[in-house]
This record gives sequence, C-alpha cells and structure tokens, in this order.
Amino acid sequence: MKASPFSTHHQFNSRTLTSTTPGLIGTTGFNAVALGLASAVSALILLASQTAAGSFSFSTGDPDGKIATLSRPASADKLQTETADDFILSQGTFINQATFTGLLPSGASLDTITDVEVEVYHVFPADSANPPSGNVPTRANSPGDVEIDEATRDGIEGTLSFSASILNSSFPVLNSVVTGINRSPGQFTGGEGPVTGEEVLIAVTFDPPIFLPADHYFFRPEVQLSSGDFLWLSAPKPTTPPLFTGDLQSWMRNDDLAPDWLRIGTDITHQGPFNAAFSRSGELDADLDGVPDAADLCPNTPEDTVVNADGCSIDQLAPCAGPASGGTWKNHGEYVSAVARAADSFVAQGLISDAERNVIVSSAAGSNCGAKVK
Ligand SMILES: [Ca+2]
Ligand SMILES: [Ca+2]
Repeated sequence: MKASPFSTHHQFNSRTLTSTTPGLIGTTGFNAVALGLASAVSALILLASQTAAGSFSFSTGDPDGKIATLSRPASADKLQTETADDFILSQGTFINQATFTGLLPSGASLDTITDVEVEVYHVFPADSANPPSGNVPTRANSPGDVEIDEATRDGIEGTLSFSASILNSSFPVLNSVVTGINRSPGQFTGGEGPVTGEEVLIAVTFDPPIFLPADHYFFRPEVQLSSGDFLWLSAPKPTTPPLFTGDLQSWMRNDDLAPDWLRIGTDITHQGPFNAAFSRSGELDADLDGVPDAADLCPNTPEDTVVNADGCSIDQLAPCAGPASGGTWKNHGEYVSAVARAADSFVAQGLISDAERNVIVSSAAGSNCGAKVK
C-alpha cells in the first residue's frame, strides 16, 4: 500500500551521495536502531553466501507446492492483495536484484505480465499504529502497516526492470489463498483449494539498487497481469535448523484488511507456517556510507558523514594525523590546504555547500593538526 505518515524517509537509494546536506546517510534515530540490532543480528546465521568480496546472495529455495497466494496491485475491478516474507540483513546492503516464483494462469503468455512492483517493510511495530486495530489475531512478527517508501521499486515508474521465464507449464499446488482474507474471528477459511498453473520465475533488477541498513525486513512483490491473477508460491520453511535464525512465516492482506496482516499458515489455512519462494542479491556496504564495499576506497567511514563517489569523507581524504598516503604533515598549513582542497572538490561535486565548506576549513584552521610538537 502507499505510504502514510508512519513511513520512514531515509534517502538510502542513491548509489553516489549527491545531496548538499551532511548526515544524509543514516539519521541518528536510524543509527540507534541499527546499532541496537547489531549484536542480535551479528549472531544470526544467514543463508547468505559470499560469492565475491562484498557481494551476497540469499534464497528461500525452490517452491514446495504447498500453497499459492495472491500478489497483485489494485486495478479498476480488483482489490490490491499482498503477500510478504521476511529476510535479515546483517549489515548495510545494496539489493541489486531479486527473483520470485509464482503461478500464471495455465497457458498464459509471458507478455500478460504488465508490471512488477516490489516493496520492503520493517517488522511490526515499526511503521505502524501501535497498539494495532485488533482486527487480526496478532501482529507480532508481521510486516509493518506501511512500506519503507524509499525501498519501493516499480516497473511503471522505471525504478525496476523485470524478465520472466516459464519453469513448468503445469505446476500443481495443494492449496491457495486469493479472496478469503477476513478479519477476526473469521480469519480461518482453510484456504481456497488446489490450483494448477504455469510456474514462472520473475527476475527483477532494481535501478537504483535498494539500500537498507542491518535490520529484519519483509519482501513484498506484486505482479500485474492483463488477464487473471499472479499467485506467489510457497517455499520450504525448515525448523531444524531454520532457513536462518529468526525466519518468520509469510503474511498476507488485501486492502480491506489493511493495515493489518494475517499469517497465511497459522491464521488462514492452519497448515503451519510457510515461506515464500524468492531470492535477492547485491552488494554489501559495511560502513553505511552509500558506496558498496567493492567501490569504497575508504572503509569505516563514520556514520552521518558526507562522502564522495569513492566512499571517502573529507576527514578521510585529509586526516588530522597525516596525509592519507602516509607520513606526517610538513606543517599546519599543509594540513589546512589539504582539507580545503578536499572541501573544494566536495563543493564542486555538489556534495556540500559553500557555507559548509567554509565551516570545515575554518575548523581545520583552528585545529592543531599538522602543528609542530613543541
Ligand atoms: Ca520467512
Ligand atoms: Ca567509506
């Protein structure tokens, strides 16, 4: 659904920092969240493979044929209906690509897929009214009420491109949920029965990549078809061991139930918890400066610091302790000149304002950096 006042507004989606506002990357509040999660998240075992320095991939695995649930945007005669499953990021990450697997109506042509939209949610109670409405059995471990606005990518808006391929022309599934999404106490329907359709893998590329700090999230894709509905397929949800520590089951809602969500397996069908079939891949950004590790020439940039396209702050380009290339400053003036050079280049790139540049250079001039020890 669309953003409400609960939505966060951190601008993480730019690969290269182009704002004139210092502190753009990561606000104090958000950093607190990230830090608070750091210890918990670092203990989590992720099904993430380091395929190359600074890159990662994650997958819930192939569809298990247990359930297929509707995921479609609103249109003239159709109610928006959403399915979401979770993932964890142990550090700042650019998600470049994702895949998910579902059913098209049997015999449907791939060009009946007219749009794909992806949203990302924090876990309740983030971005949510709390306490919730009471219209569902629980909201614990559900997606939030509203998505992370900056993480939304939509084919129609040009922030996502997608391709689709048929994996199996006739894929049978034991159960489905399409319209039976009801408020308590009518949430249990047992599902709407078996379906068979065309198993389709949809691969999406995000442009710009989705940049998210370490946290627990829900992935929510929607597919618009010119005819019929797209049903997202479930994937195995092992318990011993789990897919990853903290793995949550998939949830579902339509616009009649929103902002609440129901647990598909626990509330609607009583078949036990499900995962949904998806993967994501991208690049890590350990210091959260908005530049992927592989392109970051300056690791460990302090948070809330403006950096250039190389991931370097002015302090990192002209450190108090001595030139970045090594050695010591000849004198205080050499240090101040280096800071001024770096700051001027940041102004030229539109990263900071003239006024900010002057404050930085004045501060350098007032420091003891580069001064001879007496
Ligand atoms: Ca899950
Ligand atoms: Ca950096």
